[in-house]
Amino acid sequence: MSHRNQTLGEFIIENQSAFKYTSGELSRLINSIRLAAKVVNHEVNKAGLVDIIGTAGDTNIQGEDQQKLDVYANDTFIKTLTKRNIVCGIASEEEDDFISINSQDENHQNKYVVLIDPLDGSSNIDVNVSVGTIFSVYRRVTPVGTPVTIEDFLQKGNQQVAAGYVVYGTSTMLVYTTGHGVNGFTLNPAIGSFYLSHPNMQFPENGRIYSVNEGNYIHFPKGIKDYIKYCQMEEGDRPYTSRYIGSLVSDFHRNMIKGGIYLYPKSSMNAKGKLRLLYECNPMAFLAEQANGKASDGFTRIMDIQPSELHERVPFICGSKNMVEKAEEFMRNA
Ligand code: AHM
Ligand code: MG
Repeated sequence: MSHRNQTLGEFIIENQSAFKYTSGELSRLINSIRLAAKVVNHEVNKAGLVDIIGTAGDTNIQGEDQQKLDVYANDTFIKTLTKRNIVCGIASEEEDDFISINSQDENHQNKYVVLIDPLDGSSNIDVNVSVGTIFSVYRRVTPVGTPVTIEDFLQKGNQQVAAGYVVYGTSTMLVYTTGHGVNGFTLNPAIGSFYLSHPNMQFPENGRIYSVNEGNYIHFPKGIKDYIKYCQMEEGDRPYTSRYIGSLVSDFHRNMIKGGIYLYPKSSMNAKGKLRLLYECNPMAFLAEQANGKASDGFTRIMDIQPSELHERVPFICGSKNMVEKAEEFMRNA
């Protein structure tokens, strides 16, 4: 039973038995992400001090090289998951290829692979706007004890065993699902612990917020243009409110709490949209569905799309169920 004031550590232990395969491996994995998130949070919080403590490429007072924050976040998550011997493979939005862990060691029995966008929305860091980490976990499909292959990563989103995000915002939160609903934990920075602050998060079925980069309007497909016009029309509870941070994690988080829809459609500039199926869309889709929301490419459920490459992009429409269904209706009828 979850209750408020519970720490993330306690919650993980208490809910471990709800997993199908209870070896504790998935719990250790979530714990590692929790740890890396705290380390990255500490660094992200100092971003405004960049003129004082140095920029990327400089050497800091301890003689350490300063890294760009997205590189730092990437290294931190990869090191934490690798050194603690938790997973058999990692793929990151920041890396060209996947990383196989302990592929030489036949006794290496780890079952899970992680896909991660270590610092999404990083162009927002310089202006003190929230950024996030997104992660997605699958059971490998190739035999344990052998090196992972691309097949282990190119799985449909409906095979995910866990997914979540960290939002480094006005407060830092870790929100995740293991397929039993979505729970949100807020970091108490004084103590360094995440506390269960948002149990059983749910998208309201209807919402009044639409989030899309309207600067690209002219390049959008007709169905999306029609849906945007529908959002702006005066009728019933419309016009809706437009809110676009340009940081997927933050836009998603707000829409889940308040009710809303996020759209990153394809356009005449990006034939498949901008967002990555494996690192961004699938984990957000899993969270959305676990929170009674919906995620689609306009026609197809995101989690039913068969990926064909690691860095594949896909149009993304995600949020309150009735809003996503309305947008799909406009796409079908365009
Ligand atoms: P990134 O992975 O390069 O950070 O890009 C992803 C981000 C999302 O967080 C955000 O929703 C989107 O890009 C914003 O894109 P745009 O500036 O084109 O509206
Ligand atoms: Mg990204």
